[in-house]
Amino acid sequence: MKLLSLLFTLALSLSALNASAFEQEAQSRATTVKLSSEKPLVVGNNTIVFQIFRDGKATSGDTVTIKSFMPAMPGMPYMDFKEAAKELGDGRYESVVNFSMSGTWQIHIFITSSDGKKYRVKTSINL
Ligand SMILES: [Cu+2]
Repeated sequence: MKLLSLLFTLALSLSALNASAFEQEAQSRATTVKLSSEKPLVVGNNTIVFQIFRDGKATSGDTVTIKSFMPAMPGMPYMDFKEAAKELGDGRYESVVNFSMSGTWQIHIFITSSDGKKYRVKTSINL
């Protein structure tokens, strides 16, 4: 019986490991964006899902572009990366985000709704 409960605990913790390795939430007025990645974020390319809610409802038909950038620092020029996201459904939009070095990256999420309204949500990621 002890072994069975041990196996059960193990199965539970394994399913917890299946959850996103990275999760973060950003908000601007009535727009909320839930960022997530199955894998831990790394220097290089990352596949990040941006789930977008407007007034609490998952959006559809948005055009989404993700800009990541790092201001210039002594001995290091300004760096940025911009990529369109592809819609997956249920308000989820997936994009590759490239971080060319470790440090703090500013993230701007540019959203245009199907009726042409523009929204921008900002956050930052520490790598
Ligand atoms: Cu830098």
